Amino acid sequence: MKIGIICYPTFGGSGVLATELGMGMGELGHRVHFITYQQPVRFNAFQENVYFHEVAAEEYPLFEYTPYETALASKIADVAFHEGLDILHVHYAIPHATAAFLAQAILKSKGIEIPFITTLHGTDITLTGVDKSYAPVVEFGINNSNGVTAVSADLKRQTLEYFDIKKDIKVIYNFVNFDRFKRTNKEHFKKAIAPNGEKILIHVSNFRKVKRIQDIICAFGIIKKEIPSKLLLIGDGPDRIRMEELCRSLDLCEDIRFLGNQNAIEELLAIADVFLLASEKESFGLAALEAMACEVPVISTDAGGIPEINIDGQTGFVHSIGDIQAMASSTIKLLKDEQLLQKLKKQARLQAERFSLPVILQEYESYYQQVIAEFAEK
Ligand code: GMT
Repeated sequence: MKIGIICYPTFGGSGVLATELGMGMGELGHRVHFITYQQPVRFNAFQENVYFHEVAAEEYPLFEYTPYETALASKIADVAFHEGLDILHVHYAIPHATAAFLAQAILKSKGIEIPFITTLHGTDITLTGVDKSYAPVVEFGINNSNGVTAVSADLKRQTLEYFDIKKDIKVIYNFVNFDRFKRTNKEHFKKAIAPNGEKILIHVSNFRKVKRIQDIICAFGIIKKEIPSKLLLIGDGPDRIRMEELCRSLDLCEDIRFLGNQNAIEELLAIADVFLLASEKESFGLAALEAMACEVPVISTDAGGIPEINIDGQTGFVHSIGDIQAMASSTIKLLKDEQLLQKLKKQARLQAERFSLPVILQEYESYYQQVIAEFAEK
C-alpha cells in the first residue's frame, strides 16, 4: 500500500506513535509518506520506503494567523496526486481530520478517490476537542472520516459521550517497539545519576498542566524521607519553569534532575526503578508503556485509559487523581520490598508484550485494507 501519514512531528505521544507506525509499515514493505511541518523527531535515520514531505505554511502580512490547515490540505492533495497514495491516516483530530477531508474533496474534483482514517489520541477529544472553539469541526471531521480509531476503550467511551458520533470507532491500542525498549545494562549511567546506589524514579511527559507534575514532585518529597532516591524529570513544556520553582521552594533540587527532551529515552528507562504518572487526563499513557517494556513498574493515577495498561497490584499501583500520599506510600512499599519489586518488574514487561509492535501493526494493516475495500464499494 501507499500510505500518507499526517501527524504532529514532535515528542508528543501522538507524533511518536504515528512515526513508529509509519516506520513499521515501511519495514513491512509498504511505501509511507509523512506529511507534516517538520521531520518527525523519531524518524531520524534513512529508511528505504519512507519519505517526508514538509508542509510550508507561508506567512503573509495580511494573515494575523497563518492558515496551517489550508497549507496542509494543499500538501496532502499534492502528495496524494503525485505519489498515487491509496490511503491517508491522520493522527490527532485537530486540524488533521478536516484537512484530510478537504484534500479528499480536492482530489475528488480531479477524479481521484482516496479514503482517510482518523486516529483519536486523547486531548483532541478530552481537552481541545471539547473546547467550543473546535468541537463542531472535530465532530464533523470524525463523522466524515472513512475509518476512525481510538487508542483505548476509555477514549472511545469519552468520544461517544462528548460528541454525536455516527461512525463506528475501532479501538486499536498503542504499541511499543521491543527492539528499542528493553532492559539493558547502563551501569555507568546509573553511577553518574545515583552514585550512592539511590533508587531512581522517572517521569516522561510534555510538561502540560494535565500531567500534574507537581503531584510527582510532592510525592517524591515524601518518598525521599524514607528511601534514598533520585527523580529524573524528562521532557519539556509549559509547566517546566513552574516545576523548577517548586523544586527550589521544597528544597529538592539536589535530588531532582530536569533533563529536557531526550532522544534515547530507553537508556534512561533502563536504569529506572519506578515510573511515576500523575495525570488527570491520559487516554493511554505511551510513556508508561515504554517504561513497562524496560521492566519499570508504574505508579499512576486511574485517569482515562491508564488502568487498561497499568494493572493495579500487578504491573504497579493505581490511585485516584491527586492522591499524593497514596502514590508515595505505594512507591515506598515497592522500593522497600526487593522481592515485590522484582515481581512487578517482570509482570510489567509481560503486560507490555500485549502491546507489541508486530501485533498492533497487523491490526492497522488489516484495518487499512478493510477501509480501502469498503470505500471502493461505495
Ligand atoms: O500527552 C500528551 O499531552 C500528548 C498527547 C498527544 O496527542 O501527542 O498524547 C496523547 O496521545 C498519546 C498517544 O496516543 C497517549 O499515549 C496519551 O495518553 C495522550 N495524552 C492524553 O490523553 C493527555
